[in-house]
Amino acid sequence: MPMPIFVLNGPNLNLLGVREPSIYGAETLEDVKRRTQARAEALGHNVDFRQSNVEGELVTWIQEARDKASGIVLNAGAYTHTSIAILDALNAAEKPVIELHLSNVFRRESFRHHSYVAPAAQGVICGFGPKGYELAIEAMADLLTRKSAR
Ligand code: CA2
Repeated sequence: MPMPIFVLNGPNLNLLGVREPSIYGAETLEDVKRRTQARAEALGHNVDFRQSNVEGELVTWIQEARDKASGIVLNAGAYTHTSIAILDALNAAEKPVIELHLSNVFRRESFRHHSYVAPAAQGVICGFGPKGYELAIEAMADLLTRKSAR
């Protein structure tokens, strides 16, 4: 059985579709999960899709990815801009990482312009709303194909 791509979501993303639709859109996290899984299955991958409001739980899941995931797609939410613990965990995981955001963080407040995730990521996708999750799966599938050809 091939290992799943972990798609990890950070704090407040459980509120998607419930609050602030003008920034984050009308789809719920459950809707986003469905479209992510559908894209992954079409490309021959499985996803393990999770959300937590707790920094340490995200760190634990990233540690788990070292043995149980083929790659990590991470929307760390606001922890993107604050968490050295998540950066350390990503570096220790030694897996391909894609940083993901629904909104274009560079059009927003300057405190969102810095990312602790980016130095550990192969690439960053932001500003495409829920479609970004599908784009991240496509990019991860390409990275994993290239890796297995090496
Ligand atoms: O654009 C993104 O995906 C973010 O990671 C979302 C985070 C934000 O702190 C990052 O700078 C960019 C916030 C997630 C909050 O999600 C909500 C969804 C609906 C209503 C309220 C918050």
